[in-house]
Amino acid sequence: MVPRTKIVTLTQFIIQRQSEYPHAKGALTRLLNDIATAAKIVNREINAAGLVDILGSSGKENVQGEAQKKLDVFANDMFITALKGGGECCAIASEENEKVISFSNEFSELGKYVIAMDPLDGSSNIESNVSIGTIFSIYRRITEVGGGTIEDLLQPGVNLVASGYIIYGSSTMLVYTTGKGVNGFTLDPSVGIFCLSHPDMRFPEISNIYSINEGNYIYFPEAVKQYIKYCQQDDESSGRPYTSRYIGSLVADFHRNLIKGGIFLYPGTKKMPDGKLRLLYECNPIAFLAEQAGGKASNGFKRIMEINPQTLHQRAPLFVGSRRMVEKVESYIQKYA
Ligand code: P6P
Repeated sequence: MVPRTKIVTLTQFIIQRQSEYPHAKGALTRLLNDIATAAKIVNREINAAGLVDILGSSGKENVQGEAQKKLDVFANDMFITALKGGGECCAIASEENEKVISFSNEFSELGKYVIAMDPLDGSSNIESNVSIGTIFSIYRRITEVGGGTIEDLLQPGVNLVASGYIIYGSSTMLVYTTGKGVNGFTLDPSVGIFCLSHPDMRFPEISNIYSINEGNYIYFPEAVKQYIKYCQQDDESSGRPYTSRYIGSLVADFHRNLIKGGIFLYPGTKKMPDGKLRLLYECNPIAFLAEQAGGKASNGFKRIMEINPQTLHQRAPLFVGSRRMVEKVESYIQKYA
């Protein structure tokens, strides 16, 4: 933890690091600040959600056919507005929108970057006051003129320039990477500033938390069932039985594992062979952070970040967290393949 006497704000930190990205000429700095600004507004609404009419369903479904919450719509609108107005981003892919949102106004079409985001992940937990999050990922555009297109968004994770999340929990944190480590910033609500609180975040070497929705056990592949049994065996020398923790918010489950060590698993099942989580705006940004924090992210057979996306909302099985734990579950999956 950083003592309060040595506060480094997110803006100061990004600018200090900008020297490492001379090509960015400040655009990435401004883009990250646009995201932080939208996050503060979303945070305010989430914190007041119980007091104003913003809880509950919007009455619509999102492109995934999932009931859309009012806060989902609010968060989506807020991030799109902030990014459209910022002029650094020429297109967005969002969980809440079936197609790419292309910014073809003269201000934004010169933007060098595109963003894939889940504006409010875990929103089914809103009513129960459980931590939820925003997940974002930033690519350089591929097309050269006009508003961004799906070609700019369907890029593998290895092309990511930056990724991160905001976790709206007991405190609100913004955690991000630009490929030179992972750093965490805690929002000081009294002044509305994100302050560096968790420099150079890395998975602990020792880890003994596994995170999976065991309610789906009967649908899991045999390899995953066997891995769960491995986690539950009594073997003190390897810290087993492991502790089971599952929040049901990807950002919250991942963040806990990043702090305490652990593995998060959302495997493919008989019902959903590619799992539930979306490659572009959930798996890839989380995978980039995991790798930058010394961990690993796999679909059981290959690096998540090396999967070439074919469609905007495609799903991928996700095994992410402490390197050795991910390698262990991969060994089970490959043995049973
Ligand atoms: P299940 C939230 O809806 C989400 O997309 C992720 O945040 C979370 O990890 C997962 O779904 C939870 O899914 O099937 O366990 O409720």
